[in-house]
Amino acid sequence: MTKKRIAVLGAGPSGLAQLRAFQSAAAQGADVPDVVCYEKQADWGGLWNYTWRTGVDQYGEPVHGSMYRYLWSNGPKEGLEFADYTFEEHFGKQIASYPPRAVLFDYIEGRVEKAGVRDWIRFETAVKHVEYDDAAGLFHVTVRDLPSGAQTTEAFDHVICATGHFSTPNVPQFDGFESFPGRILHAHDFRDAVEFEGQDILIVGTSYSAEDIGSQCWKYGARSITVSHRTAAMGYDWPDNWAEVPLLTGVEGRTAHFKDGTSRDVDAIVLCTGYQHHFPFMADDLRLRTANRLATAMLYKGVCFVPNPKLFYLGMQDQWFTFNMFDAQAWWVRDVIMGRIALPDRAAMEADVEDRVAREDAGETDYDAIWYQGDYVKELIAETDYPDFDVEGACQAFKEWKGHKKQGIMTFRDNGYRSVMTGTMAPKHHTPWKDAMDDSLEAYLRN
Ligand code: FAD
Ligand code: NA7
Repeated sequence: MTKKRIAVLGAGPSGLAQLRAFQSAAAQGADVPDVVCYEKQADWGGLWNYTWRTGVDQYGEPVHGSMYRYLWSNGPKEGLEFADYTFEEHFGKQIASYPPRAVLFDYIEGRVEKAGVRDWIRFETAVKHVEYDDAAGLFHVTVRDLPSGAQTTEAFDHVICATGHFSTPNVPQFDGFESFPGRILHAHDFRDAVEFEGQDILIVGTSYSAEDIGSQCWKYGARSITVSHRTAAMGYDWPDNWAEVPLLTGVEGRTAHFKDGTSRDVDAIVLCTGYQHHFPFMADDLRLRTANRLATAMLYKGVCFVPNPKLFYLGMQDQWFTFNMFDAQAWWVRDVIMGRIALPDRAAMEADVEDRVAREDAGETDYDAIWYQGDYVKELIAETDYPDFDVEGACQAFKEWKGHKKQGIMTFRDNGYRSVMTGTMAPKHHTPWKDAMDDSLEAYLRN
């Protein structure tokens, strides 16, 4: 019998989790399918692979990166630690709880280097079209080798889409933008807070990007930060030069007007208005259509595409848990593909999706949402051989994190938490976050 062929689209944390899942089965002697991973960037790591570029890259492809300089983890690392590759194994010691991007990139890379899966990936290869051939029971995946421009199509038994969903910006329009004299940009194109030193910045949106980009600008010397909300203010105890105002109604010159009739002069506007799930390469009948929420539409067990269950999507949920949730998903998908887990009929899969939506909707607080996603991680792990870990402990770390943010939005990153994998307490970082201007790996590890 010929081996199944699997296409993994994207080599970010989710796609790499999938490669590691198959490699770990192979290491235990299983006969695993042939896996080909297509990655349009020149390196792995997804969003954690920093790029200075914005707009399109050297090949005319939309730039994937949404991360910026000086980005530190916005949640404790104890919530995302891999169960099969701890921070202590990677760094040879326990490290502080809110690593900068370069440190997390190094950690992600360490696991897959150890697994030896780099040659499963075709870098600088963009997925252009995926369609399903009913008669053959196969997917046809068309890709472009970016340096040469050569386009080829290959057939696969399964496709696992792990191309992320924080790269195609949601960009609203407000009156007067066309004549605003300063910079207007979306968070996706934000790269360096130093650019805004001495400026009055307006941010639209109130979620992670708004909070963190505002905080970066504050840390690196913006004169004032004004955050405009559509639904509700974030409500933290902000520094004196930080204000929260109702929704922007429009700008006249450099004066921004808000719904309550107030106005302010600003130098630049950063739209932290979220992202779209965007899969332009998917044939219509294979395209995931969902809001950014914990219970994604169309996905049985949060990963298996109900209209065609040979197709899987990883990491498409809004995220409290990240790396270890992607692992839980990847191990589960691997086991479906390898015939270790059976899928139910379509009606049961649809009922599963509805049930997940209803249970998410029944939650009222952020704590409900954290435990909802924790339960999801537990549910998947229980069905595979992914190393069991203290998910409850990770939920508690998220709860403490939220408490620390309430206590001090500019000091929460100075706290440490206990690893749920090794039981070790994170050391306190050597420098408070607000004073730590050097975000390099070398500086962070100098503990
Ligand atoms: P991505 O990291 O987006 O990777 C997808 C990969 O697919 C990329 O490598 C991309 O190049 C590739 N790809 C896309 N389209 C194609 C194509 N057509 N052909 C071939 N390849 C393609 N999470 C945390 O845990 N902690 C944080 O502090 C944190 N901070 C964040 C800050 C920002 C600004 C953003 C945007 C996200 C942050 N996240 C954070 C969440 C982040 O989504 C996850 O950590 C993680 O990167 C998601 O992994 P992924 O593999 O699903 O997607
Ligand atoms: P999110 O979490 O999807 O949040 C989007 C925010 O944008 C949210 O506050 C929305 O307000 C706001 N929004 C969306 N559309 C509009 C319009 N038209 N007008 C005003 N406000 C709007 O995206 P983020 O970028 O913050 O976070 C994504 C990831 O990046 C996350 O995982 C982080 O780790 C980093 P609402 O509350 O809906 O009124």
